[in-house]
Amino acid sequence: MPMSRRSLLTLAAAAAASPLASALAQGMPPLQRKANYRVGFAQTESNNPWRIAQTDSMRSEAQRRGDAFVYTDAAASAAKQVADVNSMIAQRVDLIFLAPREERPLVPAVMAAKRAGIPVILLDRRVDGAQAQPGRDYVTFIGSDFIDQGRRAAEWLDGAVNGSARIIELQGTTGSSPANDRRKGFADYIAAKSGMRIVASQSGDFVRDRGRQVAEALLQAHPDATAIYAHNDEMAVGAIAALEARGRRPGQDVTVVSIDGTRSALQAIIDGKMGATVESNPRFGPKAFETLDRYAAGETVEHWVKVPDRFFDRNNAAQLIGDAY
Ligand code: GZL
Repeated sequence: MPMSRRSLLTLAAAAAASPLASALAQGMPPLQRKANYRVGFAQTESNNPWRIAQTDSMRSEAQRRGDAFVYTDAAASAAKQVADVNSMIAQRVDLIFLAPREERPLVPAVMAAKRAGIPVILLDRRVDGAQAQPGRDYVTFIGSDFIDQGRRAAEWLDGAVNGSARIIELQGTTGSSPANDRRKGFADYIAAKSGMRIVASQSGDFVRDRGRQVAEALLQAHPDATAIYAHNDEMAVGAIAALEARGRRPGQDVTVVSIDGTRSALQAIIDGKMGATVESNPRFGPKAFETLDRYAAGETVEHWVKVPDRFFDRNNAAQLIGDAY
């Protein structure tokens, strides 16, 4: 018996209201639900334990599910990362996970995937929100709240130094969302603290040895510095080496605070050389693929799938170092 006109209209209205329909209406590429997928993961580089932990988590989850995993490493080059995404588009993967090295240079890669009808999920870092939007140009951003990480680092430091410090800041990769936001979160907090002042700030590109070199130069220029705020643990560990090379005592006459939660950082906390580090959890695998499944099922995925971050200091570093990367 043919459906009544009323039933057809009701069905059409329901379909039009479906999350998938709204995504398509935004021009978002669909993802057909399948038993297994062929996904791309365009990584920024592999020059620090955080990056390696993130890649391991993604690869392990793909293997656990039986999904094909197309991996590229941009070797710290935004331009190469754009080329890597374009190669994944040419290979017609089902979906691309992208950790955009820098906010603006990676926008063209996101838009190229959209034009090619391949959905993108951003992991860990964002692209420039003025040029590309979640729900319209890519599915969603899965990652930490970097502004809050900066705020938490500043809040801990404030208490540790009783509100008085001359701070050297080691910034992350120039133009990356973690560097931009961690700087903002920290600066906004200390703006209200008259005794807390950043005396020098420079990028160490999230790399240990670069962080050491920059710390050496800034300590030379600012021997009166009493605290170091590093945007990641690798640079903080480099700064600790720089302090010791100058005969300074990290954890005693200079307070060090950082972000990530690597094994080296937790060991430095146990050794009394680092005061605290705010976690930036790199283990994206399960959440990334769960989000893929939600999108394929036609669910409305929130524009920011927030990753919760713990806090490590002398009260819990020894207890938690066993699970650190
Ligand atoms: C943060 C991530 C940063 C880490 C660094 O989510 O983008 O990049 O903090 C890593 O260690 O290089």
